[in-house]
Amino acid sequence: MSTQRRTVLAALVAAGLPLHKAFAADKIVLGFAQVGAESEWRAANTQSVKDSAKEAGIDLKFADAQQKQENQIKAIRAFIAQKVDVIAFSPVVASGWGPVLREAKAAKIPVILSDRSVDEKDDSLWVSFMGSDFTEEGRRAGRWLVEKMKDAKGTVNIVELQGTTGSAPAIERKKGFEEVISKDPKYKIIRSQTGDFTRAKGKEVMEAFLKAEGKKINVLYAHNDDMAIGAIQAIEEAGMKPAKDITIISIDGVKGAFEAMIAGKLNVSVECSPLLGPQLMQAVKDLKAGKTLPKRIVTQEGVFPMEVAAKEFPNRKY
Ligand code: GZL
Repeated sequence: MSTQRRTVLAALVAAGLPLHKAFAADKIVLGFAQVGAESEWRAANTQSVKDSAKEAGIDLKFADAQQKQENQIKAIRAFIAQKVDVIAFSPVVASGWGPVLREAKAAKIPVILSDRSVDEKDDSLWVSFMGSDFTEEGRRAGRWLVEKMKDAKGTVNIVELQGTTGSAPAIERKKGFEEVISKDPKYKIIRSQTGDFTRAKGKEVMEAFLKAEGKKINVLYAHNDDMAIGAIQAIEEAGMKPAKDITIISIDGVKGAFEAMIAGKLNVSVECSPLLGPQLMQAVKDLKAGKTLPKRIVTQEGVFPMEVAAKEFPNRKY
């Protein structure tokens, strides 16, 4: 325990506060506004934040916005009213955050962006953004496909299940993937639609793609594993073999994706780690200790093709 913390506690007890209340009064309070519970990735991210807060002795105020921006904004305003020490959130979409971020700044409450970024020009509105490089994840997906299809003759027809419309991962994973495949005209994205990062919507949209394009489809590029897993069901119900008749590329690297790869139904998953909790809590503590945080903290990640899935599976933490 730091001398500063000991001094504060002693002063609180001397002022008549019972010791357990003195400890509670001195705890760092973090307000976290989560996107929702739309995917395996999100569930693992929530668990990481909650477990790490407990581990770090940080008082976590947690709000689940059910994938609605207005709910996240409401939660952030409530954190401001509660005068929490730090606010962190994963913006469900990239735009529309200026007003509430300015309110947090006016209240002198530092904000950390976790997982997803915002398209606000004024970057004084947050102290740090920690999470993956989604554009690079899209490039990794594209590079894997180009390597796999390098000897393919004729056109390679791709259907794309996009993430939540307007979200940073959806925008940037699309951009990175297209940056790579656009170098060779044989790659054509013939259908592209949002599956909102969920299994149910991924299946529904893939059913529509199959109805419209059927056996013309050579490749599915899904912005997350949950949509890919939903699409695999649709492909099988259409009497086709996932990962054989249609090459499937997805992103996240969740357990469900490894199970699908081990079953021979998914070709590759590009890792996007949800285990941001420990990094976030360390950043919160550093902030409260008066340290300056790096403006951008990038998560280190890999690419897992089906050939390594069985060997890697026991090492997976989410
Ligand atoms: C990416 C994260 C995305 C995941 C999805 O960091 O924001 O949201 O890829 C999740 O599975 O729903």
